[in-house]
Amino acid sequence: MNWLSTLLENVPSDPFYQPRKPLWLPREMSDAPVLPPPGSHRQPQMRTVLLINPFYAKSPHGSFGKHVLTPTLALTSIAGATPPHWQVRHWDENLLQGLPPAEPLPEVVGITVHLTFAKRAYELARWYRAQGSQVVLGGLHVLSCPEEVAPHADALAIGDGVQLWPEILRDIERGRLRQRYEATYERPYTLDPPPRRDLLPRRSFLTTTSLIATRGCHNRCGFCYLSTDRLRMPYRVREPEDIRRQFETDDQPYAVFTDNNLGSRRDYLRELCRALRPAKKIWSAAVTLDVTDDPALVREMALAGCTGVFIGFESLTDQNLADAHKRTPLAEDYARRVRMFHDLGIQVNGSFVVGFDRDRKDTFTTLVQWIEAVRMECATFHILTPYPGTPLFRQLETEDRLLHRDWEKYDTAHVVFRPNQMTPEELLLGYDWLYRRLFSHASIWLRKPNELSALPAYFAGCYLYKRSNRLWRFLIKRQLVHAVWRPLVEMTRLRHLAFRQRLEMQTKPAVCGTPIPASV
Ligand code: B12
Ligand code: SF4
Repeated sequence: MNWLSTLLENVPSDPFYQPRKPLWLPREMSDAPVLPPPGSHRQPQMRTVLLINPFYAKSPHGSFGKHVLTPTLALTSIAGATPPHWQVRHWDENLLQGLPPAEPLPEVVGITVHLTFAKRAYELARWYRAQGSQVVLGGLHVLSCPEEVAPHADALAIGDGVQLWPEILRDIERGRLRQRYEATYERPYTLDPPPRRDLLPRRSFLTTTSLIATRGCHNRCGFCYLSTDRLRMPYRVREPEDIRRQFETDDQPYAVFTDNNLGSRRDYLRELCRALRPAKKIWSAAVTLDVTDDPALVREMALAGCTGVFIGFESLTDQNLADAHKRTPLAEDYARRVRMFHDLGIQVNGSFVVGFDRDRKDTFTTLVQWIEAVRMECATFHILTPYPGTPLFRQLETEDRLLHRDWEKYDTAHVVFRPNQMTPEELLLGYDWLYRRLFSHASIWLRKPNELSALPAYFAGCYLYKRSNRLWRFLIKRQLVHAVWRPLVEMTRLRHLAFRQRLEMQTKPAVCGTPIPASV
C-alpha cells in the first residue's frame, strides 16, 4: 500500500520522524539573479529615481502566492512623497522578471532593506554605485543596524522615509547629500500623501491594494520588531475617508490591510468599518484577538467587508506570552473567540511562534491538534527569531544562546538560537512537520467547515492557494497572477455581499466561504 500512502501523503504523527522528502524549491525562489560586472562609470539620467524591493529567498513551506498577494507599501509610500519634477520607477525583484533596470542609469536608487535581504540590498547598492548612481538605503534594518548598513550607501534614511525623502532629494539637487537622515514616527499620520500604487505592475499581484490605516500597536511584545530600541512609533491613524478613497481609486475588489494591528483602537476601527461599508468591497487585516472583547465590533467588520483576519496567537502556553509581555486573552478562551469570527463569515489565519522557552517537544502535536479542532482555515508558523535591537535579542545574546548572525537566516524559517527545552535540530524538525501536517490532505479534510455550501471555496483556497507552488511559479513568471485570481476574487466579493445582506437583516447569517488568503 506504499503507493496509497504516497498519494495521500500520509504525514507521520511523530513530529521528529526521519528521513523526509525535501520540499520543492526551484532556483528562482532561492537565489537572486546574478548581477553582471557593472561596467564603467557613466552619466546618470538626471532627476530619475529607481526604487527597489530586493530579492529574498522563499521558504518552501508556505505558498509562493504569499509573495504576490499584495505589495509592501514601503516603496509606494516613498514614491508618493517624491516631488513631481522627479521621475520614479518601481522594481520588485521578487516578481521574477530578471535583472533590475540600469538603462538609462537612474540618478538615485532607493532600496528598502530588511535583515533577511540586507546582503542582496548591499550587492545592488554596490552595482549601481559603481555605475554612477547615488544610493539611498532605508527600511527596518537601517533603523536597527545603521552602523552595519552605512558603508553600503551614499545616504541612510533612518526611520520614517516619507518625511525624509523630499529632503534627501532636495539635498541631492543641491549637491549636498548627507550620510544620515533621521526621523521618528511621531508626526500625525494624516499628513502622509497616499502611496503611489499606479507604479505597480498590476498583472503581478493578486491585488495591488495594500492599505495601511494605522501605525504601531498597543502592545510591545519582546520578540516583535516594534520593540526595537531606536523605534519610537506611537499608535497613529489615517482618516477613514482617506482610506476609503485609496481603496476606491485603486479599483480592486479586494484589499489587504498591512497594519501591524488594525484593532489597537476600537473606536477607530469602528469608524473605519463604517466608512468602508458602502464601498461593497472585501478586505482582510491583522488584528489582535482582543477585538473579540467587543462582539458588536466584529459584526461591524463583517458588514464592512472583512473576510479574513490574521491573528498572532503566538502560543497556546499563556506563560510564553506573559514572558514576552504580550497582553492577550487566555489560551483556554481562544477557541470561543475563533468561533465568533467564523460565525460572522470571517476566516482566521492564525500565526504561531515555536521555540519559546516554555515550549517542549510535545508543543508541536498539541498545536496541530488544537488548530484542527477549531477548524482554523489557515495557519502560519514561525520559529522564534530575535530581531537585532529587541529585548529578545538582548536576552539571548546575554545568555550566549545566539548561534550566528547570518541575517539571511533570520527569516523565521531557520533556527538561529539554542532553544531551552529541545535541540535546534528538533525545533527545526518540529517546525517543518507543522507545515507538512497542516497542508496534508488529512488535515485539510479535518479542518473543513461544517456547512456544505462553504466547502467549494474552502477546498479551492486550500488547494489553489496553498498546495500549488508549481502553478504559482508559472503565474508569477508569466505575470498571470492577477488575471487568474481576479474572477475568483470577484466571485468571493459577490458571495460576501449576499452574506452581508442576510447578516444585516439579522437572520441566521448562514455561510460565506472565501478562497482568498486571510491577510499576509
Ligand atoms: C507586506 C508584508 C510582507 C509581504 C511583502 C514583503 C516584501 N518585502 O515585499 C509578504 C507577505 C511577502 C511578507 C513576507 C514576509 N515578512 Co513581512 N511584512 C509585511 C508587512 C505586513 C507590511 C510591510 C509594509 O508595507 N509596511 C509599511 C511601510 C510603509 O513601512 P516600512 O516598510 O517600515 O517603510 C517605512 C520605513 O521603513 C522607511 N523605508 C522603507 N524602505 C525605504 C527605502 C528608502 C529608499 C527610504 C528613503 C525609506 C524607506 O520609510 C517607510 C515609510 O515610513 C510588515 C509589517 C508592517 N506593518 O510593516 C511585515 C514585516 C515586514 N514582515 C516581516 C517578516 C518577518 C516577514 C517574513 C520573513 C515572514 C515569514 N516567515 O514568512 C516573510 C518573508 C520576507 C522576507 N524574507 O523578508 C517582519 C520583518 C521583521 C524584521 N525585523 O525584519 C514584519 C515587520 C512583520 C512583523 N511584525 O514581524 N511580508
Ligand atoms: S501584538 Fe503583534 S504587532 Fe503588536 S507588538 Fe505584539 S507582535 Fe507586535
